[in-house]
Amino acid sequence: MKVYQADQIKNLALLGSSGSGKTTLAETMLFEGGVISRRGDIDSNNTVSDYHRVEHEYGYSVFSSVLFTEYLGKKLNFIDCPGSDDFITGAITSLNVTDTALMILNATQGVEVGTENLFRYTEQYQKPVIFVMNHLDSEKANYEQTIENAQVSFGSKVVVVQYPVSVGPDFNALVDVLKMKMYQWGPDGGEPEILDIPASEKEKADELHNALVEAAAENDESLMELFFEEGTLNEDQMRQGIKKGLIARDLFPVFCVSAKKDMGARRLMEFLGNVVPNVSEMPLPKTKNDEEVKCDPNGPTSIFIFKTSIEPHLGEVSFFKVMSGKIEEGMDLINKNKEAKERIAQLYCVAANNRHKVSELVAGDIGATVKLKETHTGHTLNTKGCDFLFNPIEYPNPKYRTAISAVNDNDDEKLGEVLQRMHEEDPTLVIEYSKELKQIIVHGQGEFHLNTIKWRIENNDKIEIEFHNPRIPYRETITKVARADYRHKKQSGGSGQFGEVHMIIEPYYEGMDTPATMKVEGQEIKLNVRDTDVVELSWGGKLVYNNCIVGGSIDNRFMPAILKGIMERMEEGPLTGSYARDIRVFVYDGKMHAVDSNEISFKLAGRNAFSTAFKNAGPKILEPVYDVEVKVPSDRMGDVMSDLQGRRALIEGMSSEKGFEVIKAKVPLKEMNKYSTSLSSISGGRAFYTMTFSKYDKVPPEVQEQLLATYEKEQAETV
Ligand SMILES: Nc1nc2c(ncn2[C@@H]2O[C@H](COP(=O)(O)OP(=O)(O)OP(=O)(O)O)[C@@H](O)[C@H]2O)c(=O)[nH]1
Ligand SMILES: [Mg+2]
Repeated sequence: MKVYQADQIKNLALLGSSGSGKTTLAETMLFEGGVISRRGDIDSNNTVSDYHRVEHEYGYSVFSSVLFTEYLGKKLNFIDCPGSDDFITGAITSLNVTDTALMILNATQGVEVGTENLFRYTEQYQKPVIFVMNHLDSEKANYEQTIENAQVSFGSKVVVVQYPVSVGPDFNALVDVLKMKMYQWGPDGGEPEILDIPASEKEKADELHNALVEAAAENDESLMELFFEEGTLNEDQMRQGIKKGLIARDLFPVFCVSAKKDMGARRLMEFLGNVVPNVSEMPLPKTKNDEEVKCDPNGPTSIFIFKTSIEPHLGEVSFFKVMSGKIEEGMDLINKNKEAKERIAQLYCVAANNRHKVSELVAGDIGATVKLKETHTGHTLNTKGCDFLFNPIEYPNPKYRTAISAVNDNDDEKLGEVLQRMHEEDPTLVIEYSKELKQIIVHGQGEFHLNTIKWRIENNDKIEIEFHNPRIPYRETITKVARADYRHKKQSGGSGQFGEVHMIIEPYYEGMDTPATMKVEGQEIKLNVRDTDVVELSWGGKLVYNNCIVGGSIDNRFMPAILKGIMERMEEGPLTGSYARDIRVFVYDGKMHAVDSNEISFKLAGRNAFSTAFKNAGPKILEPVYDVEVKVPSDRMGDVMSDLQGRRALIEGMSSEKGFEVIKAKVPLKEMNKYSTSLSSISGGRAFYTMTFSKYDKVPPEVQEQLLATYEKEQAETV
């Protein structure tokens, strides 16, 4: 394969809502570029890009696919991204490494929620956008309506370059107002006949041509002058203006295709090759140290790993972008994140699961290699002496979580390995082994995301698994002072066990005084604090342990054992077995036996005295509460609010921001179960939310009762 230079390479993200035809269009462009010799289709499960079994099962793209095609001396690198919001990893990854987004519009649907969401991402990454209207051959295609939608949603910068002469099953011709030609296809599509614009279309074509000329001129002063002098621009000048408009996001041109019938793909590729900016025409990427890196083929070699996939027979495939210099087969590079050596044994240009060996790739290009040892997604690999380090890609926080377990205990270890591998491929799938909840929790972007994970584990890895509701990390604490004594005494055969502990416990809060006496149950108790142990609990909060023993009623050497007993109960609270927090303990008296007292006895006495005191100290269950921020279009505000109120939310504020209402609320974690699914259905996928941990709060009495009853039942079952 030929070695392409930066100005011959275009890196493109294929974005668009689900079903808009990205994968089909990619297939058609690969076919027309000669990278594949026959065109597969989605319904026959044989496209190059959707080659995973799970994609065939669901009929959707689940993974982003790195693809390339060659056309008229240019190399077009595409990343075909899944349209569903649950697989947003693909779009975010691709916007980080490509220079232009092709936003596919479905002419039967107009602008969809997914289109708007993805467009917002292109705005965030400041990438040029080209709209490609697809499905023009479909019965329900509506070109005018779709254009109108796009101009309402994305503004007057949406400018027509092509329009169909007719839509629906008869669709077979486009008028191109940049070229001022008509493109017409036979029933099999492919190479068009290029014709003069017929008289019947002349007026419309002229009008749209002038609008395009004006839009192109607007982006460059010298073009503007020319336009005023000559009244028009030639084709080259228009290209120049369109390129500038694209880069500045001041012009979003609209192209037309039928991906399925292979109509319009060639002309689109020609434009991509000739007009779309190449990497060196875009703002320079920066390293972690804010150093700009030029896309220079003669610079030091540096590559950025943006994606990893695990392929049968091949193992780990690492996808990279050449940020600087050239990469050659057999090169030794240094992983800057790990300071480890890696050998690039093989180099490929990839069209999903079709790999084409190459000997060299230069700055600006995208490629893949295999069998790197220590390298993961987000790492930078450099030639010796080069210190570039690029920031890893930032992904959105998880929105949906579930607990997962293997049906058969023997599969636990294998399940762990599979989940680890899946996380490697998909950084938005986060695996948490919760010691506290005694569950494996998988966090993802939505219910659909996690359902595809389940399908893959069961069908590809043959492990039967179950999803459960994740347990809630409750906490326990007390609300008033209480006192308890406990004597542990055992006489069996030889030496016995003896330990007696008297203690007072009370709620702890930051900055409280240490009293000299305390009144409990009408009795004044003197507290002579000799020693204080402040235990910072790993699960949050504190335990303050005061030794107030006078006159040697308990020997000092037993004090740590009493604390140990208390800590055992702190780890497994007396109410529901959850962690306890924020308690102050005074051990003020007790008894010893000269022969029978030992550590075990005092540990048990401490533990039981604490347990009894705890139950008398107005114990309360605390639940985690999250700060939730929901962005919702105004027309869905009411529904979203009433749903939140049903979730025990405390609304803290409302404001407006860029066409959205923003609701801020505090909501208990327990009530956020499956929120992403409900919010999506209430808002038709048009609302977004984030949640971050805020604090622990007491649960309402009815919730406490219900939790106590559940725990009691569980305990009874395990006895
Ligand atoms: N009639 C018609 N059908 C099309 C066209 N393009 C795609 N389709 C069909 O639309 C469906 C969805 O196409 P895909 O290519 O999978 O769409 P996608 O955008 O990749 O979808 P996701 O991967 O789920 O985001 C498939 O059944 C295609 O055969 C087109 O131009 N005309
Ligand atoms: Mg797809």
